[in-house]
Amino acid sequence: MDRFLEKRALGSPEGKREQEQAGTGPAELGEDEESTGKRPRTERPRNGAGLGGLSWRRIRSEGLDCDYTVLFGKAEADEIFRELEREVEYFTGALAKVQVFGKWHSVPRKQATYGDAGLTYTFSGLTLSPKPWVPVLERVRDRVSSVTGQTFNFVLVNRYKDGRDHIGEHRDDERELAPGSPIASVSFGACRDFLFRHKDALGRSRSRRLEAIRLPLAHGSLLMMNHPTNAHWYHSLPVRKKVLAPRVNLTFRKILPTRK
Ligand SMILES: O=C(O)CCC(=O)C(=O)O
Repeated sequence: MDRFLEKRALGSPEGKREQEQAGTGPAELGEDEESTGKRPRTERPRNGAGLGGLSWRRIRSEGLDCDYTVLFGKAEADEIFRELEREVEYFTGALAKVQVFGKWHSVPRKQATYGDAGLTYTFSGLTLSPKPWVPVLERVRDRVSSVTGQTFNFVLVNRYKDGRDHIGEHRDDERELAPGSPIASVSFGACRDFLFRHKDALGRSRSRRLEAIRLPLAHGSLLMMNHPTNAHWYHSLPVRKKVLAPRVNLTFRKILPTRK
């Protein structure tokens, strides 16, 4: 699962993947262009309410299947955000750096992993265990499970101190992910644009013109990225220099148990 943290970038040569992490590569997609990407085609449930009594937006395109809702009201989202800021321990030292063509750069955000006992994943060539769950992460995980019926055993936490922190284009296609499982992305703090781009519409050798999809992810929101979205679409959180406030994003995943 090193790719949870060393995402494969466009065109996918290793060097580019590392550039993305360091913010020196294609992460600048849409930088400061609030208009980048089309508003998604959404379908609202007819009665305005769906799973868990929430109002969901269905976001569909070719090979893209996502559902979006505001899961936590403002007061609860504020409380969770404060607790995340107190409780989450982020990687430091070598785990917070990435090597690009032999030169070390800081990852342009902070990261941490939490999960079930006994799981392991690979990061920077090391086999690591996620930290044990803390109550605030269990609370969010359990709420997501209660409204979606999905279970998760791992979470990647990304913290963006302001709009300069970002994540470049990548797919969550790690070998360790349970095949066909969804990824649940829950956001707290500053609202940031999230962009999807179809793999056939990327790079110099792009074969098709497919519009990017831009989704502003609000405080307390949940975005379900369902199969096969990650097989066909790259996603990113581009730089937005006007955003001055921090944001914490939790991506809950189901990863395969470590082979003994
Ligand atoms: O912060 C976000 O919304 C995106 C995080 C992300 O792309 C990931 O965890 O793979």
